[in-house]
Amino acid sequence: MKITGAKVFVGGPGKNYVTLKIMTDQGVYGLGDATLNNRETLPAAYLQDYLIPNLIGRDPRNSEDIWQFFYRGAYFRRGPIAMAAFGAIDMALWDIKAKLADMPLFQLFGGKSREGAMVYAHATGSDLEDLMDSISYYQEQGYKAVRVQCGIPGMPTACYGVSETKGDVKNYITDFRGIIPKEEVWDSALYMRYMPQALARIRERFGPDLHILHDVHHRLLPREAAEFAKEVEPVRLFWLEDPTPADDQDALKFLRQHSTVPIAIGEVFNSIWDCHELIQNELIDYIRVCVSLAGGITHVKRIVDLAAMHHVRTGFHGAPSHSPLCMAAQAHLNAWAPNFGIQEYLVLGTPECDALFPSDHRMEGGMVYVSDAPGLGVDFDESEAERYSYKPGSHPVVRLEDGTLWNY
Ligand code: CS2
Ligand code: MG
Repeated sequence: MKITGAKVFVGGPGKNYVTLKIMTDQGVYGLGDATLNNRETLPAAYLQDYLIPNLIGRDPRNSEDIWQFFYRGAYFRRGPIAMAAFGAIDMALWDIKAKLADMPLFQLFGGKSREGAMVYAHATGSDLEDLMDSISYYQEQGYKAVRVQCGIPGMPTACYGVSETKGDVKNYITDFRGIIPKEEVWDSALYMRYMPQALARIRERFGPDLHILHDVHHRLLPREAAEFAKEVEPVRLFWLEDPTPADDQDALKFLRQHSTVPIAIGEVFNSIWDCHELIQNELIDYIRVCVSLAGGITHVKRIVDLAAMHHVRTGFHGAPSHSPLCMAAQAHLNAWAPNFGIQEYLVLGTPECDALFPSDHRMEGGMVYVSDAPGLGVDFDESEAERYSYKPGSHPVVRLEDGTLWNY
């Protein structure tokens, strides 16, 4: 069996998805996702200029050797662009393999460990009152778990994950359009004074059963993160996410000495080497990598297996920028993983998105039910894709009041 060609599509309804389609001499094709949010043209170029020319003629069933060829053969290894690019190839080859076996992907991993996988939504508000309304909205939709982010009184501009418009409680996604980033100003002291009591008021209002998650989004120093985590312990969070930048994996040791709050880290990681110390030293409770950024299914499955040895559960990243292809691959891993934790679930879910990526994965009552169709269980409509083109965007940039460049 041979790979005969591959195509890359950049664009989509409201997001620049990077979609890869690999064709074979037996007519079976595979789909993969290389979406690197706000840097989408880079994995696309890596695929078109370097990887695809080296794919043609190979046997698509040899996904491990192809992964090793692109990882070791690149000489300069890792990084989000490379790992997103050949992660898409890996995803597509698993799609082909499962279609050849006439099985849904989870069967190749070891079958189902659960019927439904719990998901969480992003409750948001420009102030605490709005946030409470947003939480109620998602509870009415059947969610058992919500991430909660709200505006901080007096914060100059950079509250993470909130809409600037009061009453906009369902979608905080600012328009990342344009390559010049918006600059925002952050004040950690204001956040640390306000957020613990806001979280306590949310717990008091919604009772003990709601799973409450909160994303600090890399904004605190290790000592501040330890102080914050200790103060919010009575809230009994499902997890506290990215409390401090985890480039310094040792920073979490200090936090762990001061608090038992469950910690979730990993959405910015692109390889096992970014997180193996966090996992082996049991410094985190959830690993947040995603299939489209961390080298595809083959590599993420290695991370999941290492995590399972150390009581660390999965909490795959699933932000609005994530393609339905990535979410489908994660739905199969979530159905299989013995150490599944929770899935972030924010695919746009618009009619346009469903038309571009027809799929029978199902989200109902705060749970995702994986498709039983052969392969990934998602298709890609190339005629629909012609409606979209790349639009440059950039994440906001955050500074402290004195101008110091900080973490978005
Ligand atoms: C956030 C992300 O979903 C999350 O947990 O941290 O939405 C993050 O802000 C974006 O993925 C950045 O592109
Ligand atoms: Mg996050």
